[in-house]
Amino acid sequence: MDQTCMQIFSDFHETTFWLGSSDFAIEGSWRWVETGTGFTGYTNWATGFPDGNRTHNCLLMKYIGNTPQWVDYNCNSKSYYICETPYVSQ
Ligand SMILES: [Ca+2]
Repeated sequence: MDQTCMQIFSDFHETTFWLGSSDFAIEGSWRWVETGTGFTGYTNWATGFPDGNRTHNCLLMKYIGNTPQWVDYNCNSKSYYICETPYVSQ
């Protein structure tokens, strides 16, 4: 994650952010909600995650110490979210 993103997250003073992925349809089969595709290559799971819990079906980025990592979490929990958008140069 680049330094600009890290600074923005820090400025929010929040430690959790939803990312757009779920294993709701098939436990353990994580898919990006927008495209339906699975993870290809990069993942950032925290140690012990995903935990295989059938009530933890949404992907949350959570600061563990100073490091943002992925955990699976209950989809009904409230948190900020992160959306991807194309880069527009100025
Ligand atoms: Ca799950």
